[in-house]
Amino acid sequence: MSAAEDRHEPTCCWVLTPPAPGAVAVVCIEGPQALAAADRVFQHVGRRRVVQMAMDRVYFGHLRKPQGEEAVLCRTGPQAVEIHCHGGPQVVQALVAALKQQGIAPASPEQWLRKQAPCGPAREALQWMLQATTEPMARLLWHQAQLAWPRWLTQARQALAQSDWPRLNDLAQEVLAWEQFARHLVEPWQVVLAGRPNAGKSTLLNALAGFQRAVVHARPGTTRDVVQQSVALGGVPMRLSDTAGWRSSGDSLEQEGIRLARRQWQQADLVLVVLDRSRRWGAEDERFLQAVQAQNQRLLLVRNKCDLPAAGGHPPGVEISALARQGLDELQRAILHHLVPRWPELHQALPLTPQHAQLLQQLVQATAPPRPDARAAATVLERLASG
Ligand SMILES: Nc1nc2c(ncn2[C@@H]2O[C@H](COP(=O)(O)OP(=O)(O)O)[C@@H](O)[C@H]2O)c(=O)[nH]1
Ligand SMILES: [Mg+2]
Repeated sequence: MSAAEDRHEPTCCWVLTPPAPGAVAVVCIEGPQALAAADRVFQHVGRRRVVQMAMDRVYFGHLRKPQGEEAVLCRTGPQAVEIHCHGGPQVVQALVAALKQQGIAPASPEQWLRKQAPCGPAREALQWMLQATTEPMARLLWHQAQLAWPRWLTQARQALAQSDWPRLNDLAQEVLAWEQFARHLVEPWQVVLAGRPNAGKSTLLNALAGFQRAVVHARPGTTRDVVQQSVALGGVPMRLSDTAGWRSSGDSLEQEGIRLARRQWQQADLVLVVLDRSRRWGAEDERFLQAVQAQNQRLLLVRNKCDLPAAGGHPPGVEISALARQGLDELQRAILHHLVPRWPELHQALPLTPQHAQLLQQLVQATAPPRPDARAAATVLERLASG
């Protein structure tokens, strides 16, 4: 690399592990000076210089500062190394300070992102990936950046070059079909529990959360405020909201809780309607069900207390006992089926932002018969690619 290029691409270091005490910390150095810098902070036990090290092999040695500290080094690219050292903050700080002395500044996660993907949907995907809360979502976002979007842009540009408008139109529509799903790559799905007092909503919230998040009591009207808990069911992030039990009468405090509940039902991606099947279905139950249906049609009926004899009259639903933890696997499957009826292939590009969706809509219009607009299609595609 020439001196001129050196000036354009500075050598930086990144602490890849979180800023807290840990068993191991990882510091990476990237850029034209990376190998020389690594030689000045790390000494291999066999005195081998970094430039002589094989790629993707791990070499044991010591840090020069703090002196004698054991560490391993791996050359991860022609101009990139990773140093894995003890995870005490003092060790990391000393290593970063030693690099700083050589003019190698620690860079921010944003700078790392810019290096991996300077612009466009790939960059967006990596940015979201940093915030992903479950492994399947992180994997999906990683593949958006590495595979799905680069592939889609190549195919779209090919179609544009060949003036293949139906193909370009299809490509845009295929991505748009995932708009609903893509909205939840980082934002959890909202699942709200609704039911009459004592149906077992709070017990179910606790069973799904895996610990006692909400107060459970035999006295009706225990839950007043909305109690929320983030969970991951089958790798899908969700926010569960437990709400006050519904009844047509009740004092003003209870009615305030019910008003809050109604707002939650309305905004939910899915309402779990918890019914107590050990009590006979009656007119008040019917009124409750209608009240929920008036707010939201995305309902899943859950017949709770299946450990007790059934009293009859209830509409069909998933049979569970929140208390005895029976039927919870089937309930989880039913929830996932409602929220995510299909899961995208890793190579499927997804509209990661509302702006992507908007541009794809424009692309659909620009490529629609009878008169496709080549110039508009090219402009939209480039705006999509450059982000
Ligand atoms: N037998 C039985 N009792 C349950 C079940 N789920 C909840 N309960 C009981 O029903 C009562 C009310 O439960 P809770 O979760 O507070 O109901 P909520 O008012 O709908 O939140 C408590 O005494 C629970 O122990 C269940 O599956 N079986
Ligand atoms: Mg409750």
